[in-house]
Amino acid sequence: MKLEDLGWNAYFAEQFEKLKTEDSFAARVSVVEKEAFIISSEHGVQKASVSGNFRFAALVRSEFPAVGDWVIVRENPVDDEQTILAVLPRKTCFSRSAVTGKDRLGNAVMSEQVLAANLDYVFVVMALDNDFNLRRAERYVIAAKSSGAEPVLILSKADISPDVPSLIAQLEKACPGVPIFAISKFQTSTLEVLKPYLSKGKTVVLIGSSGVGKSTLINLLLESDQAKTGESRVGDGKGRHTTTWRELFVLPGGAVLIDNPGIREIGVWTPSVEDTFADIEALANECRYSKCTHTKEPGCAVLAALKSGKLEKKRYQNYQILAQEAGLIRTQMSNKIRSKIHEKQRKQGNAKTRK
Ligand SMILES: Nc1nc2c(ncn2[C@@H]2O[C@H](COP(=O)(O)OP(=O)(O)OP(=O)(O)O)[C@@H](O)[C@H]2O)c(=O)[nH]1
Ligand SMILES: [Mg+2]
Ligand SMILES: [Zn+2]
Repeated sequence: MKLEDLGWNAYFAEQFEKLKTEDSFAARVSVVEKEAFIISSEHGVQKASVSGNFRFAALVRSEFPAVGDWVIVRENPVDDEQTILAVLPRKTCFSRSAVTGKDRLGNAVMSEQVLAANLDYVFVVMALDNDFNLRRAERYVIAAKSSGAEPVLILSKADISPDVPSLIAQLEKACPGVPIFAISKFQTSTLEVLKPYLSKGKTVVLIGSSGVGKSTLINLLLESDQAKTGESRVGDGKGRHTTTWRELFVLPGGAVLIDNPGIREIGVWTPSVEDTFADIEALANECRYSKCTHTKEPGCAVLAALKSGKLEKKRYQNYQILAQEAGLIRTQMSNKIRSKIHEKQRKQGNAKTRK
């Protein structure tokens, strides 16, 4: 497979020129399962793992290859497992915060989990059944925006909803400026609107709850049943986690799609709260105090809007949660990186003294 068919472009070629070694080649990570990787390149589809040096140098988990990453691989014609030497700098990166342990006081320690890298668009898929949830849409859109890629809201299962236009109108209000499309697997003409996002060289990740039809959409776009899909349980509209790992697919038209297992919640990682809550941010400019927390201060324009009904209470609450989460995560991240660096320095110091 040619690298261009996997989304390779001048940006990655330039990074590769800077970092490549002799006898190395570029590949794109198509599957990640714990520490085992599957890569695609001009040499075909191969298994791979990271080199010992890579493992030693990595300060945090998020530096490890993720689906969609471009990596430098050591040429190894004999072994059937290839060695990843480096990850090329990511153009964009979709992350969430995940609980990865506890600190000495028993508080949860969050760290960044990279769901997919080098994306152009994030398709946020919400089904028009019990899955429809404005607060979750706000959260997903914020996470998508902070990835550097553009979010697109996709309302699936339009066939089972009696009132699509009113749901779209609600969503437009919650996530201003984000394109919204309603689709149905029973009416493939509804997928035409997605074509502008799926041109050659573009990479798209699909996220959303389990059972919303992410893999179904991928198969329809692939025009073949490559991704496994599952039956929804009758009644509760919930899926069963049919997709269990992230995987990259190449469309006949040249775009690259990344399927994801369903996620119940997404902790936002360094989110861009301001964009999605531009209405609240605009109000905040009118607050008496510049460091207003919009919780109890006199002269707070946000609280005034809440009282007058201009601002919806649930939207305000979600804003508070997301803004707080953002602040919390930032401090935990810096603490965690700091302690990792200390640990590395200590180990390196020990290694030197042993020699
Ligand atoms: N009515 C209706 N059902 C759909 C539509 N799209 C998908 N489904 C059904 O929803 C169920 C789940 O679809 P999947 O594609 O496996 O969902 P998923 O989002 O990939 O789920 P996970 O892999 O668990 O995250 C299947 O039974 C699909 O047939 C649609 O447009 N309308
Ligand atoms: Mg799936
Ligand atoms: Zn205020």
